[in-house]
Amino acid sequence: MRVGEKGLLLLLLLLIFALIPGVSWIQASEPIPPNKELQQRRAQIGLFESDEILLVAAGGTEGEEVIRDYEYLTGLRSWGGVLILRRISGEVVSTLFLPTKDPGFEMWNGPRAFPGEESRELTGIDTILPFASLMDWALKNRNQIKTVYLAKPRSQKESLWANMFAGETEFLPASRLIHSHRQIKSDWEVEQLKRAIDRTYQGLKAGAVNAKNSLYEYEVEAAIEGQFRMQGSPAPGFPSIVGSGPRSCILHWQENNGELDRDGVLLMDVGARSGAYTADITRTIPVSGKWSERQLQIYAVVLEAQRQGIAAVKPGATQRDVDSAARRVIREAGFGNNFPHGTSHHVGMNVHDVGPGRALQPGMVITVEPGIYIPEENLGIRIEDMVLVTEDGCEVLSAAIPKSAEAMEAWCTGAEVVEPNLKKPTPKKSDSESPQRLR
Ligand SMILES: [Mn+2]
Repeated sequence: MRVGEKGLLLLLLLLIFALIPGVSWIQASEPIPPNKELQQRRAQIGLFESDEILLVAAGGTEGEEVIRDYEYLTGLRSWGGVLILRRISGEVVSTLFLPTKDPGFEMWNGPRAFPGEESRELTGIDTILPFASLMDWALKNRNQIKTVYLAKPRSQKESLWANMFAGETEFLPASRLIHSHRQIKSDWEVEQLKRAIDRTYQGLKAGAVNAKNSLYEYEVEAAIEGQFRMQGSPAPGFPSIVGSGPRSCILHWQENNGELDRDGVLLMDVGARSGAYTADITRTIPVSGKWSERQLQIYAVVLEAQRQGIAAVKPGATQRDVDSAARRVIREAGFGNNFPHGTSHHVGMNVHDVGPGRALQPGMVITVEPGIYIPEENLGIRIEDMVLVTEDGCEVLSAAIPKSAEAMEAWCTGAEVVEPNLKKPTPKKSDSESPQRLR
């Protein structure tokens, strides 16, 4: 191709990009939910009376993240907005208040959403008003509002919002209306989780390969998170846990500054993101690339416990059922006292995702992550996958990430392993508790 043609092509490409409706000023290349999906999320909010509203404040100071409930309902991740939902003649009506365009703000912090066509397109909300008119809105409507379901950043005082409304207005937590919906993942959300899992796979593999030539845990952490970013995850979904030797027994080890135990194990509990969604996967490898007999023995028990736990995931079962199935294997192998945490938690926009404790339903995504920790032996092994509850059972979303003992050895040498699909065992019934949650 001649230089002139190249120039023309470049110009054409630039023109095409210029014509694509710009969303880049808010979330760069990160996926954001289609506005139809955002509309659905808002429409299903259980407001039933015209005298009750849902008010979600984004948060608005430097260093503070926009609250997830705001992002869930608007798709926006920029500061300073307030979303109000209200049912009017049977329909949930959305009103969004956004700060107006402010070059001074943008000079320091970058662009953010402001009232206008772009924000309407992005959020699917027709009524977007300048933030300054929020007080007028409140004065006009306050006499008809008896209940405000409020979601706000922790740093904001409730009285800040109470002053906007009449004295007898009742304030209730918005989580009651939002979190049960966040627990059930849409197809689009599952797609994001799968992308996040795929990136996590690449990160874990890079971590295992790099363990051989690394001295410290943070070197492995860098390999993992470097791979996350190379794959398109701008940051991990939560602080990575990379622990070798005695630190493999510290459930939420995050300092990652210990020396790799050459004869010991390395536990990697990490998650890349896709958009607002995070993965959460754990693999444990032998640092030397070869399991000792004892390590292999423990690994086999944890793996079997995880298989049994996964087999218990189905609609109607509880997280306790899943925990019991996994715990029984560990207890029967004689390690009942070495499994001090729960087996499962929901995962989504938060690594420990929100929602009321209730029986599993299709669309929920939980982790299954049993572990055995023997501090006297500097030996901790955990295996964690993410499981989607389906109509008739479950789907392991992270099934492509190898986890057999042999595969972990092969990972350490850089060899790729494709494992055959393991058959699901029949779940057993038992009871037990699940004390603390794992990240
Ligand atoms: Mn977890």
